[in-house]
Amino acid sequence: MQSAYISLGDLKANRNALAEPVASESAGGCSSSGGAGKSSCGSSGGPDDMPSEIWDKVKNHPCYSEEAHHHFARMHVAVAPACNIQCNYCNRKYDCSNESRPGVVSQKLTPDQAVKKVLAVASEIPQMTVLGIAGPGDALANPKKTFDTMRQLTEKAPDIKLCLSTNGLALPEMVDEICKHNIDHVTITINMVDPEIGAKIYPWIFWNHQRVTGVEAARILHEQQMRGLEMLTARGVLTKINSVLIPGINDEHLIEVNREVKKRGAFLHNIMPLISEAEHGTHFGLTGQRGPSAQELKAVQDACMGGANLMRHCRQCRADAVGLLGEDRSEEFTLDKIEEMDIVYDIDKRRAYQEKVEAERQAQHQAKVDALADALDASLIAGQEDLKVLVAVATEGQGRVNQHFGHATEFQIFEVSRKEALFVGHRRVDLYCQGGYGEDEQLPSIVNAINDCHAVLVSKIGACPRDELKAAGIEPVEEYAHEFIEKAALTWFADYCGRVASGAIVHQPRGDARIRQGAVMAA
Ligand code: CLF
Ligand code: SF4
Repeated sequence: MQSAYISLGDLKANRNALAEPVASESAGGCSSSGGAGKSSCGSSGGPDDMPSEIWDKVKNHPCYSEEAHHHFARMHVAVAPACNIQCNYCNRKYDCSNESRPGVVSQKLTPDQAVKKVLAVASEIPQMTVLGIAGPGDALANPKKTFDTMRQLTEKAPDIKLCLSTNGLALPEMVDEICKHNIDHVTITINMVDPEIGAKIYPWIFWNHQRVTGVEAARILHEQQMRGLEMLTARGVLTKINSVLIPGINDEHLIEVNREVKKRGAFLHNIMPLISEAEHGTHFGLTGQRGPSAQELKAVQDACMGGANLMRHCRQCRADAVGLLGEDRSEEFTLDKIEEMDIVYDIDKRRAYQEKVEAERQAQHQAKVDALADALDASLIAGQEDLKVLVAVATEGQGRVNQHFGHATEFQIFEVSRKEALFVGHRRVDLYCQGGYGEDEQLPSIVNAINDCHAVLVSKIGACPRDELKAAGIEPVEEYAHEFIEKAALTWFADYCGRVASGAIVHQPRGDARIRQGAVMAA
């Protein structure tokens, strides 16, 4: 087993340095207009944490608001096949790894096919509020296809938010066009702010009709990314920065990246784990570069708190993803199926449905606020004011504990303390229940995936996995079936503190967990 590259001591030292908010140099964006230095202003923020015009842009965007991602869906259309750079974690046979898991291939579409698909999905999934272009190459290396799709959608589906993702090389020259098409959300993948580090990630870029390599290539890319980010901030476009955490190459450096993007007005910073397997055929996969463990990823994310606001609920979607983050309904909307569908784009019906979804989101928020008071009391009584534990949750959406253990293909991970139940990530797992019976061979890998958690909250669980989880020191909990997640996690935490206080149990720290490397979710 390889040792961890990250020194937690170093990260803690850097975290202190970040505690002083960096003065914003650019106008616009959340960080510079009321949110600077607030760690709550961002993916876990609410209407009190940010100006109302920013809240309007994020409240139903599942990537920009953690709360929203339990209720609202997004979709991608794969209209952008070309790319203008090479990343060492990408194999061009597959989708862009800056926003997708490696090894996934999407069905490529023309702009006309893409628009038809968006209207079909919008008529079937009224809570789909955002259309993103995230590959399968780079959205801005395919400007005609990207903007033709966006232009048509502005006319035909005016209530859908437009979003795109780019490596940033072509960004400065495209900012006018982005604003012209009312694209309010742009993701830039920024893995470094030091070209020497960049040269270890990017072997070449295609620039001014020729291939540029080495540190010079990384320098050009870095300058374009910074300029593009500053220009978008100045124009009031919300930006999210994706960074791929590559142990031993840019892990501690991402703290510097976080600081630099915050200075330039980035709204969110999404630090994603490198997914690296030889079978993906990438340079990193073939040379044995590993991805981070769950604790290594969390350590870097935690060290960045106090800097640019963090997104931790990213699912590294496919370039043709459809549905809530974490679910994939793309198979329901293949071209041949769309041909047979009766597409009725009814904006009033969509709006009415979304109002109901918004009411549910608000109810979840209120339940969380109420449960916090109980958790606070219990932790004080137990003398555990500083206690923080992780819990895993099985959910099908709507922000509730509403999934059977055996049906989960991912667990959402919450860090619970007397102050909050904070979403800190998710773990993909192989399905335990296969056609009505439990697959015991899967259990060790599921336990590995949530091994850092003290409890797993589910709507139901069978006797066999229940016993195995207990033996591994993870408490299976069914008591909060169909409750809102944060309320359930905080109520369980209050109970846990009570049991520690009474001596019924002794609090024990947990170990590390493994981030699943497979490219595709279980069936
Ligand atoms: Fe798509 Fe990206 Fe827009 Fe979201 S995804 S273009 S910002 S609508 Fe979201 Fe998917 Fe993570 Fe991207 S979960 S990979 S962050
Ligand atoms: Fe691959 Fe995306 Fe990098 Fe292009 S930008 S090389 S498509 S990961």
